[in-house]
Amino acid sequence: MAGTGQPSPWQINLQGAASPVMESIHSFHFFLLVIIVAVVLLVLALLIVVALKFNEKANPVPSRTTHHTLIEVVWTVVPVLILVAIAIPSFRLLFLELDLPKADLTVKVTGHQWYWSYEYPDNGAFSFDSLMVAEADLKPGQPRLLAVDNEVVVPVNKIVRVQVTAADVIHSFAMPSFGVKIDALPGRLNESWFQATKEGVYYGQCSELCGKDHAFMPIAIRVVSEADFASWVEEAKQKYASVEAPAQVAQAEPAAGAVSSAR
Ligand SMILES: [Cu+2]
Repeated sequence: MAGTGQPSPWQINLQGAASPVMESIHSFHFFLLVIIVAVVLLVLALLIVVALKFNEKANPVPSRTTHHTLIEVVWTVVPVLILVAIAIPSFRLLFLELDLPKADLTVKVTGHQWYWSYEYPDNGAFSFDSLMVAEADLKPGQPRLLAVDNEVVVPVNKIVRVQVTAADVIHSFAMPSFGVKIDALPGRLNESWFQATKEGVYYGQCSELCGKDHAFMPIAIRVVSEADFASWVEEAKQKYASVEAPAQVAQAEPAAGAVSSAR
């Protein structure tokens, strides 16, 4: 019913899971679905009974009962128990998402109007921008509105800490198959994590309305083996070397006699 890594036509479920967090989100989602269906069926059954048994023809002389202690206790206690049954796995899932395990590597994500930039502080501190591939430039197999020029590459089965911020307005870093969605706020560093369990390319999108090109700043994460990741890091260090070096402002010698007010 749903693909993994990107949306599929006629999809009716969440995207497939490729991380432990997303697997837990799937099972919580299914658990809630079971409860909702049971509640809806019970209410529907009660409505049908009332409509058939207590309509004017079937029951011409209505009862004058206004209180029934047992029923009142039951209809208070049962919903409370249902909510407690939902709250326990819900809080467990929240802790799983927000309590960061010890990370194997960190990727720092910065949202811009309208693209993402990524930094690898643990792997040589290179950084790069990632922009959407225009429709005319798509290569075969690249999904429209989701493919990017420079993909994020991470090793499979490693715990990746994602630090998220923004340079201008609020964006949101979202990767459905990993169960990650976290706001990118200017001046604030948010943290999340994922552990990709299957190799492949996974797509996400900015999920906070951030301006006119909000729909055109996708996220693409390529999950590869550890060896492939190591060789990509070496390549990336070369490729993004020019970006890595901070811009040097030319320091001209002040002309003789000139008073320098700049510090
Ligand atoms: Cu955005």
